[in-house]
Amino acid sequence: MKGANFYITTPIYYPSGEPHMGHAYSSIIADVFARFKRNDNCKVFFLTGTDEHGLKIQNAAEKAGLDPLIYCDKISKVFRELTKKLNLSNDDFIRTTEKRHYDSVNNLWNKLIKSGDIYLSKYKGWYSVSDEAYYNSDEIAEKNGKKISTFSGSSVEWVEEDSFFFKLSAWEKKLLEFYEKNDKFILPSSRRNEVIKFVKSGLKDLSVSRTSFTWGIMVPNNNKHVIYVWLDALTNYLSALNYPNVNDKLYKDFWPASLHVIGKDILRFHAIYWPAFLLAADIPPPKRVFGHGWILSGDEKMSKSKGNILNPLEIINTYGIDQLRYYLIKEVSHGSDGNISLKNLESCINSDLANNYGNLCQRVFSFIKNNCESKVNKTKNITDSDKKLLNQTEAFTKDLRSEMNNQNLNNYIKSVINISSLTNKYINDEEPWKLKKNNIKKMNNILHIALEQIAKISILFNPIIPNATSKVLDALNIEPELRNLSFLDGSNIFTNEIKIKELDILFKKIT
Ligand code: ME8
Repeated sequence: MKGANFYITTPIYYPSGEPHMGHAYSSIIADVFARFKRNDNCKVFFLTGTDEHGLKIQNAAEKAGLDPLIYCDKISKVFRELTKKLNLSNDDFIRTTEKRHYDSVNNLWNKLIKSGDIYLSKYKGWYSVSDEAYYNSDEIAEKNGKKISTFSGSSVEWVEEDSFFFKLSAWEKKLLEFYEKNDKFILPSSRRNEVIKFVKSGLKDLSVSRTSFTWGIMVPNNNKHVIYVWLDALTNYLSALNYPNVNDKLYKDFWPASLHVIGKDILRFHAIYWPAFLLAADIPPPKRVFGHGWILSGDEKMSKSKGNILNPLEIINTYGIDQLRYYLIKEVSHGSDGNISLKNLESCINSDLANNYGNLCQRVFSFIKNNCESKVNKTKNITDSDKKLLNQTEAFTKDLRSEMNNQNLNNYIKSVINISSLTNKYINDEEPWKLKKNNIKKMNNILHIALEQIAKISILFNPIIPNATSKVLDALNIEPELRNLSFLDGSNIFTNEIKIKELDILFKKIT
């Protein structure tokens, strides 16, 4: 059965430094949702890219002694390479310095002017260049003689300049109605409550242009004002679908976006400003914004400015990409922050990947190769212990679609590893090696069930650890187009004899 179209995005990254684990985390979880939906027969469009304008990037380019565009060309390439290293299945990589994006931003701006939602005035207030965000006076504190935002901890500066404003205050009531009507627009619900509380406390009009620097998209027909980088950046989600051409197939198939995956620090932009801009421009808002937690290192957000970075590329080189993907998803629970360490990474690789799933595949494959000439027949004698395993598996799989649809990756991964543990236990209890001499039929039956379990687990784990599971599914001779989740509706993967190919070690134990 064909599923609905699914448009999923990661945040587009600031090319202001080396990619870090937070970037990797945002990208990997979005990739898991994209892969899961593809395996569930949906047509998927998965977007990532780089957010290249604004003062933060202009400053970084100046520091590097480069023209901003040359600087962005260089660093954007590093992020593009990261998508390969992380094994992302993105369908597009957008840069906000591309023409298609300028057309889209200009069009949105003009629509907001036409609807009367933008007016010219003067901004006086606090601005954080590192967050590219405006803050109210009650969000400012003093630390070591410097003004900082209490929301992010970043330093802020006082800004006074001519500015265009978006009438955000006029959208307060309509936003609250929108959240009410779409109760899963923001997940997890703790973040939804946070946003509703903020909106209820009163929204001020938002400054949407700057005049004190030049690196950005100029306001149409104006040579003084640069469009605020967040209005520019958020529009990337439309530009990639060829907006403003609303008759374009991509736009028709995929807008409104199904899911924006973001970190909790950029929730306000996605859950308040973005739907307000879109509603004002008469464009349907996205269906969901999922705000994940932070990757912490010793209880602090991992970031370049804090100097506590675990470099994703070094980890991939040492341990492997499937290992990093699995660990991040297992360790960081639904929407919360997660403290990561090399020690925990190693113990997770050993316990779940090497000793559990990897061992399950290896022991079954090598037994069949050594004792059954690499094939097992299908038999119909289902014993009570077979039934028990199948029922337990069903109990674990029945909610998996809804766990994924609610972005609850943590519950998902726990259920699938439990199925793997149960299957290992089944083999320990059934001891097929003891049946070699006098009950080949029963031995065959056990192995058939074990392979069916391995196939299911591999398809379920495929979005998280695509490399290892593809090797197993190849070795099971399952055609790529059959590696889908239809078995969740009760069918079997194998209906006949199964022939297997050789399977190399999937995960080396870390000693
Ligand atoms: O925010 N743990 O870009 P960015 C988890 N350009 N996630 C983290 C993190 C951490 N320690 N540090 C950063 C931007 N992130 C904008 C987005 S979208 C229209 C524009 C996450 O490069 C962060 O929460 O600063 C965000 O989701 C993403 O990395 C990109 O951060």
